[in-house]
Amino acid sequence: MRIIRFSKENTIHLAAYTDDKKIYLLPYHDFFDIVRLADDQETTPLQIINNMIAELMPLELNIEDLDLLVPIEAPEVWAAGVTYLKSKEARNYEATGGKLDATTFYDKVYNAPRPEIFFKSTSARTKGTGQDLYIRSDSHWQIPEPELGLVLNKEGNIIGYTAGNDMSSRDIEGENPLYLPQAKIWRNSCSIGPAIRLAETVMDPYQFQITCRIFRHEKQVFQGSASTGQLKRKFDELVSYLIKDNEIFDGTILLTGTCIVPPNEFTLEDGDRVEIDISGIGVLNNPIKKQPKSITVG
Ligand code: DO4
Ligand code: MG
Repeated sequence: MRIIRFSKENTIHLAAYTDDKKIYLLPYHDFFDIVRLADDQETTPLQIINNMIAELMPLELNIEDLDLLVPIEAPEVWAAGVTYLKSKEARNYEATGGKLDATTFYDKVYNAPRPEIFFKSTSARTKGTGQDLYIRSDSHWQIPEPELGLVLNKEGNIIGYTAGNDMSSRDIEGENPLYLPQAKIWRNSCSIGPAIRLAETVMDPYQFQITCRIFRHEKQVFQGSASTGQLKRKFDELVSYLIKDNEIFDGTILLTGTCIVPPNEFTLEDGDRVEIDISGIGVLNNPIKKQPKSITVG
């Protein structure tokens, strides 16, 4: 069972999307209305949704016909870093001016008890499937980071899973690790979606298959795949550090790190298109654009 949001005739709808591809309108605006209702009734979101849709007819529409939005207006998006070997190797490469097999402080964080957790995005910077993501105007080496996102409630429980793109600037991060916020956060630098898969419908979250495809002039120029089974840490471990002495809010997203990195010579260009496909969740599809001229300063 998945949750989607879409816009039709200037109205935003929340809907359930079943594994047999049926779409049912839900009489709520926000997925967390259902999560809180389930808490109040001491039941689960899946049971609430199943009870609701048992009384309803599905829409006579396919998901491809819908103008999908972010599945949740996440108040904050946080991200974990260097949680996969592939990311550690890529970070070492960019931090050493292009040395293969280099060892740096990224090895330390990969092996330390405390993971790297950083602030990634706010709801205004976080886009949904089909919406443009921007590349920075002051970077020459930029990539998408395809990541599994945990959808959390304010207690830090994992309520669902989504796909996320932690857009990153490799030259800015490689120049100096203190530049990390600038390497990670800018206008339209994050996307999530296309759906939230209810956690209670996932047998094993270490078996998600993640595939990233990049298209240039609609010709595929990169494809890479990996599995959450390759994650160095456990999801609960990452969440426990995020909520340590910290307040989070219903609908917070925690991206869990990238396991796919395009070749070192690759950089995103205006006009590219990125697809992040996660089994059981769907395809998060974003055109890549340069910053609109009217709002670029300097
Ligand atoms: O250390 C920088 C961030 C790494 C990251 O975003 C990732 O591993 O996904
Ligand atoms: Mg990342």
